[in-house]
Amino acid sequence: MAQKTIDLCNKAAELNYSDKLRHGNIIELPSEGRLVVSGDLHGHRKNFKRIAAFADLANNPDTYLVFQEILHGGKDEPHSGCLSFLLFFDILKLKLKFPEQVQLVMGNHDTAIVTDSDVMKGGKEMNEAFKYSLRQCFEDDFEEVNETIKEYLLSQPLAVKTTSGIWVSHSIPGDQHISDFDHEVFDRELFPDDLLRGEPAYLLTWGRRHSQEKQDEFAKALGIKIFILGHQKQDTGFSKIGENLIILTSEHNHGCLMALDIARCYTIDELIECIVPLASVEV
Ligand SMILES: [Mn+2]
Repeated sequence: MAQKTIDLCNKAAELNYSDKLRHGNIIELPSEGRLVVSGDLHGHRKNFKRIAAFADLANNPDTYLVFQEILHGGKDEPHSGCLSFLLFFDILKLKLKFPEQVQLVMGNHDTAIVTDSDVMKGGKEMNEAFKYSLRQCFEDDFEEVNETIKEYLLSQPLAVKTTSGIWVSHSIPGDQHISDFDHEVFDRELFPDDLLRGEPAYLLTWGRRHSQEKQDEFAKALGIKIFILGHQKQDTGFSKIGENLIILTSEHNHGCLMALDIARCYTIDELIECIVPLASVEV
């Protein structure tokens, strides 16, 4: 099992680096097709099945499906462990099958795994829980599998954007880090140090509670119109924040996805209409 998992992560990382849609660390989608965006999954297998069924990639070759924050969390956590890597491996298998159609953007929990840092979720420190279960599963091969997962996570793009001005990333920097954010991180090779606290990939994935003024400033700097993010928990599945930001979540029974026509220009209220409750998707 270990070698298969190592090969899976390595192949998926190679696909990330060689993706022809990738420019620097941003996936620039073609000007036509359908974009399906998932919020944080955190090991929620049932919602993954609903998202995959909704996207139906095999029958919709022009559909692009974005995942984020798959790792940490989930129901099956014996002995204080965390088995979310099992879902993560299944999503990587889907990526191998549909390399350009399936995109995983970097989340803050990914940065915690790469930098081996503490990260709390629901009162539980997830990095140790994750390593505990990974060690239980892979025993003597734990170190090698863990390193390969980290290499994969580092290979991920930071964002996906459309020509119509929609930007999908896990979060955006907090208000105090917007003006001096190092935009070069989108264009150059990423290193593990970029994911450390205070560094650009960290700031991009950990930011919370944004003001309209700073959302506007960051949108202008990126040349985009509307942000679609995950990261911040939403009990109802989504929130509209100000005039140009939507947060989605897919990690509980009220989770949602968003499905939109890449060629069309949307207002934020029209995008809200594109949100689909996952409970409504038949699997
Ligand atoms: Mn997050």
